[in-house]
Amino acid sequence: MKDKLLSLQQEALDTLHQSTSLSELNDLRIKYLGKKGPITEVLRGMGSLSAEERPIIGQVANEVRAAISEAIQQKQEKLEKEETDRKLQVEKIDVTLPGRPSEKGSIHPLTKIIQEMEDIFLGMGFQVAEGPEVETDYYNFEALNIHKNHPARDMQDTFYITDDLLLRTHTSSVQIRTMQNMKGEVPVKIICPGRVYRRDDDDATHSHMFTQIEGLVIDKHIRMSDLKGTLLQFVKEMFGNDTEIRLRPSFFPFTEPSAEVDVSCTVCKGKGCRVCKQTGWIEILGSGMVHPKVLEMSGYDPKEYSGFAFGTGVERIAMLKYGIEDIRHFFTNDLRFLKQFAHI
Ligand code: 2NM
Repeated sequence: MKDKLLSLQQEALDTLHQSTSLSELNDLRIKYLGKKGPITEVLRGMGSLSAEERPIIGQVANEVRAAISEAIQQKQEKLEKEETDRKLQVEKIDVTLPGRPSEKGSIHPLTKIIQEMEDIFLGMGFQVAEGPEVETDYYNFEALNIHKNHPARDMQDTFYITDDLLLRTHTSSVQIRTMQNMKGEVPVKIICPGRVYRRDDDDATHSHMFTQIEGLVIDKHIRMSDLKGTLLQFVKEMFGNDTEIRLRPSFFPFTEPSAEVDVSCTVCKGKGCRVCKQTGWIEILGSGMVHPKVLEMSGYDPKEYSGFAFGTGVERIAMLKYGIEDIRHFFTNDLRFLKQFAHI
């Protein structure tokens, strides 16, 4: 019995010596030390041994088991270390190499203009108001004195979702919502930036989606000269202190009187060039005194209060300021276009 155990030990150690992988080692462990292995079998058969033999064989069996187990453990550590050394050799990396710089994004030119305009108007005491792009007929048309058979309501010009729901065609709807939320309080002094939608065929100067900023001031004794002074201050901050404005009579259903506002050409300073078509002036804003009906519908008594409003296209201002010749560039997100504004 003892000899058998010792030869088992010898056999196990020999095989162990020749094994070269962790999986072979594992097979070996199961074969010699496992539940169905020869040593377990010897220990299980101890009952049939004599009282003198039992402790001797028991001790030898335990010693053999310990010796094999210890040898396997050592071999395992050796193989694992070899594996680690091999990996360290093969997967060597140079931690002193410079990193790859990650690409930095930049502010979209439209966002930049909105931020600049917000800064200018915040400086004059305005607040920024925002509202939904999906509007009801009431906020987009009715409350702005745009009556039922006005051409702007035509299916041809407006994206309708249902009979009553549509994509807003201007941000004036936000101004109506603000007036109604203010419940007759003054002053109302807001600008409303946001996307608006019109059914247009896209070309170099038209886009079915564009960005507007509209302004509204309501208080006692607000006059046309307040409108003129506010817009002059705005264009001087936006385009330079030497910029002039010119008001021309116009018509909007929601203002009376109404005026188109031109700025002296930002390119030739009024001398006449290709951009201003030799006129020296460029139209950038619509404006006027808020129509009494509009004030009344949104909770302001036109006998007590008056107001001015204006609206402008952000794309048009960005195109003038940065010399962009096609409105579609703003929405195609070509990185070659966008990267040119990384420094602004
Ligand atoms: C424009 C031109 C003129 C305007 C009017 C209003 C409101 F809500 F007070 F009636 N908001 N915006 C307005 C007036 C907008 O954009 C070219």
